[in-house]
Amino acid sequence: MNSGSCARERDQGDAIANVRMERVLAGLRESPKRIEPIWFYDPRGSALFERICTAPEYYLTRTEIGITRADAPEMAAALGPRVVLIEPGSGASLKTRLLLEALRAPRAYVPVDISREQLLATTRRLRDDFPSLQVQPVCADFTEAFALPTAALHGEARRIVYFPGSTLGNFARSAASDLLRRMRALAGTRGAVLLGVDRVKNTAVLERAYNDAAGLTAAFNLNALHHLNRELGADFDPTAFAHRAPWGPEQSRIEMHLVANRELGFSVGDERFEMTRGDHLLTEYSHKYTLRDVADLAHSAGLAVRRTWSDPQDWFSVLLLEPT
Ligand code: AVJ
Repeated sequence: MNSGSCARERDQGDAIANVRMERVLAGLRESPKRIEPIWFYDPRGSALFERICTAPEYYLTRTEIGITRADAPEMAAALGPRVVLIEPGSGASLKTRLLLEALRAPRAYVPVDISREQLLATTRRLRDDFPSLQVQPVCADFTEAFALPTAALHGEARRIVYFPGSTLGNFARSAASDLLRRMRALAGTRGAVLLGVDRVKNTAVLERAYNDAAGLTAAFNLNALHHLNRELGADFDPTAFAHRAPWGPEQSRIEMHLVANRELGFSVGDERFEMTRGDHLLTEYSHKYTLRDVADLAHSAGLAVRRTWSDPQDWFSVLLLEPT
């Protein structure tokens, strides 16, 4: 497995730790202060996310699984036989299983994930369940450049970048466009991107999905602070922050905030930060799209929408994008 934050070799590890620290400090110097969503995902955060995915309010996963179940045969036909499937941010790879079952003789599956534990567990399970499939995990932060295993690159196999879960929604427009452009490059001229996106819908439905009654999303949001405390030696007091996730109609996104419920200070590295009561840390964007938005975004990255699969309510869509 290559690089990313998963490298354990000491020198390289130190260099990566410095880069991570610098990125966190840069975010905290902004106004509002920003913490990147990757900080949700340590083993506890990944487990919380999996529980969010089955929470009654969080319709996204269930809806996308429904689309994939119903339309995997059509998706598989559109993708063609003997593909290499590459999945940035693979997590538990649940939807991927449905796709893999429908695909005709897939050549290889390349899960890419920042969480080493998650990646190894998923790889093990997939190898057990799909004995004839080559699984070639890459431990990396997919928001940065990463190398594909050579076996996935050589040969004539068509490369499909699978990016479900509306993870694209975590990126602001220009970053989302850059990311799609890199996926297009990974897929190559004959390849394709299979993209899952959450659609614009009733505000109450959207806000409920990010403010579940069991408090799972709140715990997930606050977990970023626990993770920073542990990994970077920060000294956040998580009890001084409250979870908030309002819908922003202008930008068409849910914004996850951690609001200071009193005046407070915290240190990260050698730097000290202050917040007054009511100030917030911005931890995540979750953009919601119209089909028109997705088509424009794809176009800006040199991709065109070839197929669209949606649920009966048009709450979520899976799109096949190919280089223009
Ligand atoms: C994994 C990015 C799709 O934005 O809905 C879930 C993450 N954040 N609840 C999303 C998340 C809060 C999720 N994605």
